Amino acid sequence: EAVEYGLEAPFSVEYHDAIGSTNSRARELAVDGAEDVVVLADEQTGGRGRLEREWAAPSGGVWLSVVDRPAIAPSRAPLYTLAISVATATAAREAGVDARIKWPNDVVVPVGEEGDYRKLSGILTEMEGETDRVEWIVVGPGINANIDVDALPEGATSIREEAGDVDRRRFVQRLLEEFDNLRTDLESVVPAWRDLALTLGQRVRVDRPSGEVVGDAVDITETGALVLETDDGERVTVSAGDCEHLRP
Ligand code: BT5
Repeated sequence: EAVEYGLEAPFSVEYHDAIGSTNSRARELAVDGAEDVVVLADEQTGGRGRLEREWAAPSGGVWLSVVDRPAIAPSRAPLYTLAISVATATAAREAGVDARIKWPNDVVVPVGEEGDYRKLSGILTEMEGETDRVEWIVVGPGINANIDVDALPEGATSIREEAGDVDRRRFVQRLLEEFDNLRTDLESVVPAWRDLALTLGQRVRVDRPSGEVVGDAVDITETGALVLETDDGERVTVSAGDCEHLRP
């Protein structure tokens, strides 16, 4: 099912009916010097999640990867990923979905009042650069758009399921407009993220490279790290890891 993705400047599109992974293709373009190129596909046959996990990407989705060459230090790169999740959640809300953000970057739809959710979108960020400068960055959000939930893994939801089908070209256009605004004003990213966060106020378990930590999610720092308060009153800042919402 081919999609007409004419997008407004500054972004140009490379569209595929089917491709292995839009992030893998975007990486090739990035290495060749591309900037503000958006790789889009209706279907991915080898969609990738974080940490070598698989990402289900059947026909009807919005599978996209943006190539950028921002003049920022690598330590600020997480703000790019947060910016894409804010932009995704905003576009999904405009499509009628009660989209919120689960730290760091999952766009989810709450179920009930206790922090349960279904996953609408995840983001894979890949980059290359020196210690003081990013050479290129690829941010790849995958959004379950016009897809039946039966075609998705357990715990997933779609725009079709929550609000009915979207016009994917318009959805992507809105997402990229928001992303463009946020990336040119990186200071605005964390406040916008906070407004959409489902994780703040939750009891969470975060699985970090250095081990597990459990506590109440009380804040996010200006670089996007999560601040937890543990049961012995200690404050722990976590910059990366998998986060699970626990029952209170
Ligand atoms: C992510 O990984 O959430 C990042 C997913 C990024 C996908 C996009 S699509 C465009 C671009 N090109 C790519 O090849 N990738 C990016 P992670 O946090 O590791 O979550 C992966 C886990 O989510 C899996 O282990 C499943 O449990 C679950 N999952 C897989 N497919 C899903 C889907 N379509 N919707 C919701 N959950 C899914």
